[in-house]
Amino acid sequence: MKRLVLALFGIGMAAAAFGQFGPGGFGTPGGFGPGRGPAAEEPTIRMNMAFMKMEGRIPMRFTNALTGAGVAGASVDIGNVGSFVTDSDGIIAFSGVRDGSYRMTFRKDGYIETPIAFDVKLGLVILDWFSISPGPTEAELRERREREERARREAEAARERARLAREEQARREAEAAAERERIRELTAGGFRIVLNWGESPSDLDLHLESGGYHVSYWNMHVSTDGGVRLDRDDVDCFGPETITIGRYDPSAEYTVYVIDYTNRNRGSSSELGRSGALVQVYGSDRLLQTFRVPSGAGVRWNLFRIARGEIVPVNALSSQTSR
Ligand SMILES: [Ca+2]
Repeated sequence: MKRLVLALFGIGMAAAAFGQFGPGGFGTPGGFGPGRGPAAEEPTIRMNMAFMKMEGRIPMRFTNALTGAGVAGASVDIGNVGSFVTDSDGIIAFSGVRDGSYRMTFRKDGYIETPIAFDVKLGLVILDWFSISPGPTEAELRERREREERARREAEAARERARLAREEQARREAEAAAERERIRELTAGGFRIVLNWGESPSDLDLHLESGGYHVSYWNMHVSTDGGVRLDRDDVDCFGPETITIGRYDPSAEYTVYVIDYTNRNRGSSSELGRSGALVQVYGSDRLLQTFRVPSGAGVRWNLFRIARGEIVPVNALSSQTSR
């Protein structure tokens, strides 16, 4: 190639070219460097490189792989040779290099850092024109790293939130299990509610309502789920009238009350309040609670609720037979 170039240009042509491209052009000794002036046209550049070869130097050109334009101001480090900066045409040139294999690295912000191997043979480099692919700039890389870092932190935070949520969930489940166990122990034997009263009125009725059912003499004697039954309906004074919750449902709420059936149509009757009525609530092995009817007017005696295994007392008279 060198010989071809020499043949093409010759000394006379070189002189003409020197005149054509003017001061500061390729002919300036050591004039290839940044700030050399506006980029030249490609044929001119090839000619300039040819002249550099004639001078015994080895030029290399680096262009943008997308546009073909020379990449100015790039750093090119050649192992065992030195570091160079491309001129406005994207060219570096060096001399005094022995034949052999070399490696260089091209670096410029906005381009992909590119390692390139080349051979010098008989003082020449056959391929001396390299296209470099544009890449992200430092700012873009920094932004990308920051974005990745943000995403990493967010993912970590999400994992931490999920971990805490799982712990919280496990804690709640453990609490709920402990609560179920407590209720199960509390209610293992169910409940028995026993009503006794004096000579009058003749008929008091014990009622239990829960969810969709209502156990009493005038409704059903056994709940739909079979867990509650009216054992005995007493209609002729004294009692006992008994409801048993044989199988307690911890998720259900039970409401228990007494209706003065005898005086059911006289809400202001105070006979229930004077009846001496007594309600005892038993667990499987012990008496849990006792209710004595308060004095006053009323045909309904609201006794208590059972919620979460616990008896919640109400113990109040009401003049309405329904709530
Ligand atoms: Ca009764």
